Amino acid sequence: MIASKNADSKHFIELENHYGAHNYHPLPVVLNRGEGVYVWDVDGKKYYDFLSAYSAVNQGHCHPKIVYALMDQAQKLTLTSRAFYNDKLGEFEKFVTQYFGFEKVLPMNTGAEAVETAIKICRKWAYEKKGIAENDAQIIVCENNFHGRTTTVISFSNDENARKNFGPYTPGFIKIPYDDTVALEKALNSSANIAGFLVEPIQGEAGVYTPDVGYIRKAKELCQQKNVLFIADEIQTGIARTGSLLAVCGNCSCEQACEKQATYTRPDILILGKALSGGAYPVSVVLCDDEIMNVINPGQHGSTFGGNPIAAAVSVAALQVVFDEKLAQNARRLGQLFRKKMNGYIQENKLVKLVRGKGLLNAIVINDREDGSMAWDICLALMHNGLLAKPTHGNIIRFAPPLVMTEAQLLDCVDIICRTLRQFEK
Ligand code: IF1
Repeated sequence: MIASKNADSKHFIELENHYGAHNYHPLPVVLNRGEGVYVWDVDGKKYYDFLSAYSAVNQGHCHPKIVYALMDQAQKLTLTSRAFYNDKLGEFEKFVTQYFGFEKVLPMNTGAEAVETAIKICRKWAYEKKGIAENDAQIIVCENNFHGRTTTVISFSNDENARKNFGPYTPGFIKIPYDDTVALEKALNSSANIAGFLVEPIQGEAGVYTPDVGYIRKAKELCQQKNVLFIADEIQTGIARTGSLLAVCGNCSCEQACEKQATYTRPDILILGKALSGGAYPVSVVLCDDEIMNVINPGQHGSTFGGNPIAAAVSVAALQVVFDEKLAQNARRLGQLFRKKMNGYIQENKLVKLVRGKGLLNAIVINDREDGSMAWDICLALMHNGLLAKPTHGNIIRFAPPLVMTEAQLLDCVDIICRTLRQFEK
C-alpha cells in the first residue's frame, strides 16, 4: 500500500503505534528528508538536527559522496556472504586498518555486534594467550555504561530499564565506578583472571560524562602492567565527534590516528560503528593487531552481512569525507564556541546547571525536576522552534549536531536553544 503523499504526521505516528513495537518514545515529529545539518518533516517544516542519529550522521545527512558510493555499489554487487571473496572487502580492510593504525579488522554491522565481537576476542585471547583457565575470564566495565542492547551487553548494564526481566544474565563482568583509576587498579589486582577493561572514553548515554584528562591514559597504563586488554568503545565518541579522530587521541585534532601524538592512548582493541558509514548503512568494526586478532580462526565468528560490498564501499567514502572536510578540526572549534556560548547563558540565568562535553558531543544539565519531564518539555519547545534534540537520562539534554555544521549555523542554533530555554526560566 503506498502512503498518500500528503498524509500528515498523525497518520505516520498512528501507523507506528499500531504496527510497531513500542520500544521507543520518539518526539512527535515525522521526518521524510535530510540534507547536511537539516531535516524536514512531512509538513515541510525544516529543523536543525542536533542529535545526528546519536552521532551516526557526523558527515551530515545524505552526504553526496557517501550516497554515491552506496548507489554505485548497490547496482553492482550488494552481498556475497563471506563464503566467497569480493573486490571490495580487502580494499576496505586495508583502508580502515591504515586509517586507524591497526594490523587487522573484523567487520560487523551494528555497534552491539562489534562490542560482542570484542568481548569474544578478548575472552579467547585470555584463554589461548594469557593462560587464564577456560570460562574464568573476567572483563571490567564501568557503572552507567552503554555498549548496546544484546543480552550479554545488558548483563553488565546497571540501567534497570535496559536490563530488567531480560535474564538470566551473562556472567564474567566486574563493574567499577567510571573515571576512577583507584577502583580500576583495585579490580585489576582482585584476580589473576582479568582479561580486559571495556570503557567509553566519554560516557554518552549516561549524560556525556567527560572523565578527567588523564583517566584514559592512566587506565591503559594500569591494564598494560597487568597484561589486560584495554578495549575502547568509540562507537559514539569516534570518527571526529569529540574534536579528534578518536576520543582516545586526546588533544590532537588531526584526521589520522597515529603513534606520533603525545596525547594518543592506543587501545588494544578499538570498537567503531555509527558514523563509520555516515549513517547511510549499518557498519561496525573491531580493530586490533595480529597477536590478538589471530585467535580467531575460520568458523569461529562471523555474520551474513559483515563486511559486505556495500558496507565496504560506503565506509571508505564516509571516512574519506572525515579526512577531506577536516571534520575533527571543525568539531573541535565549534564545540569550544558552543560551550563558550552556553556558559555565557548559564552565567546570566538559573535554569541550566552546566554544559559539558568535548568537540560536538555536548550536554546541558537542567536545574530542575530529576524526573526528566522538564528536559522533555524543553525538547518539545526546541522542536517547535526548529531544532531537534533529545534528553538522555533524567534532566540532561544531549546536543550533537552533524560535524559539517558552519559557524553561522551553530550560532543560529545557540540562538534557538537560548531563546527556548528562556521560555522556561522562572
Ligand atoms: C538505542 C543510547 C546513544 C553506543 C555505544 C555501543 C552502542 C551504542 C557507546 C550500540 C549505541 C545508540 C543505541 C540507540 C540509542 C543510542 C544511544 F541512547 F542508546 F545510549 F548513542 F547513547 N556503544 N547507541 O552509544 O550500537 O548496536 O545501536 O549500533 O539503542 O536506543 P548499536
